[in-house]
Amino acid sequence: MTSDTRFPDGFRWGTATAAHQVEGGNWNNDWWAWEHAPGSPCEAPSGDACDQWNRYDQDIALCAALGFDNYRFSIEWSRIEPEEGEFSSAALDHYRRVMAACHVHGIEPVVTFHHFTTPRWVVAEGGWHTPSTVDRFLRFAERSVGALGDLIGTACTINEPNIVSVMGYGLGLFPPGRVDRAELEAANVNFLDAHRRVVPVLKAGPGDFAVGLTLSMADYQAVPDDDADAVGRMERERRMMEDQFLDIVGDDDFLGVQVYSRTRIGPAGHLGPEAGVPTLPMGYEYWPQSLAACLRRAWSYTSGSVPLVVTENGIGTDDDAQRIEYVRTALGGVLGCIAEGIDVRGYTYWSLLDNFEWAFGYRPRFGIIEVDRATQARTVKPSGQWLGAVARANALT
Ligand code: GCO
Repeated sequence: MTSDTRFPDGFRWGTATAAHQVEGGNWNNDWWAWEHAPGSPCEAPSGDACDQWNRYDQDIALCAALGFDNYRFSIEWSRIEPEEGEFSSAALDHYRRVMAACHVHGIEPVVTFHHFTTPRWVVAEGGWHTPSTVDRFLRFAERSVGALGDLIGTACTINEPNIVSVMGYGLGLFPPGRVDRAELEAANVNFLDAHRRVVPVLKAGPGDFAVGLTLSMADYQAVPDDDADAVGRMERERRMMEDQFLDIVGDDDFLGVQVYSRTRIGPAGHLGPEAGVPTLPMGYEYWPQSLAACLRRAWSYTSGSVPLVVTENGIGTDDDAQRIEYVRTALGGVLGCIAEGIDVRGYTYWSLLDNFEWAFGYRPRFGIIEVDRATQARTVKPSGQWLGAVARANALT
């Protein structure tokens, strides 16, 4: 093995899920309502998901047995605070058991405080385009960290606020299903405010753990790259999607970089997949080299002021060999970034399990573990064995 294939000592290896995508029965949030709304764009309701609410110990044990050292998951606000100001000790105790199971299995719990879902009662009084949602989120975070903080390994504040805003208020594909530029901008302002203000709340503990934002990034390309209109359009979109968030993370412990593909923009707008480039079930291009491109951009944009962690990268595919090739290429890119001096501290594969892929239902399969939808039986895929071996070796074998 050449030294080029080795990751630095202490490089972290994990997999990720989110509460609504795996727990099952999360009927008290805006997504469940959205899945069942008349005319919903959702292909299927989340239903029992992967029943992880009951099967968490098995999933964490599998994550550990494969060779990972951390598991990123989210806590569900609508379970912890099912009505305004009513906090459920039973739900908080459940998450204490989940985190205790992580520690028993030698897995660091990487806990996300908001991953796409918001309680119905919050949305009934506004939602993320309304400033009061920020105060409500801060109160939820304070109560949750008070009950759970001593067990947290790493905390992610808000998962991909840029996606929640653009899908919920720009494209109308996520709840609240609106297409309204002013609300989209208001939601972004509130998410920026929520991240800034929740960091000290989480830092106040109990516990002592790194805190960061997790941002959806894409390899933005202007086509052609010397066309001023294309470049201008691409830069305006990237400012809304990425730069305004990158502007506020410089003092954080890390930035979570989450990347799946590239975005090509011409003078008249989005271009979609390029002829000859394979596409995936979600419609975008197979483009594993996007991860390195985004790590480089995050690093240069923030002037190297914040360490990077890949908190999501992966591929929804029925072809598990294609998954291995995707991750192999993406990880080769990570090694290249590290060789250039970029401080990348870990890689988290999305996802541990085949799970509920939001509006796409259960069709895209991101898991390194297959989940039988009828029996909930888990079966490790070859990609899980392969990536686990990479994690154990801390090297791209
Ligand atoms: C995300 C989403 C995940 C998706 C994944 C695959 O953070 O983008 O958090 O929930 O399932 O990105 O599309």
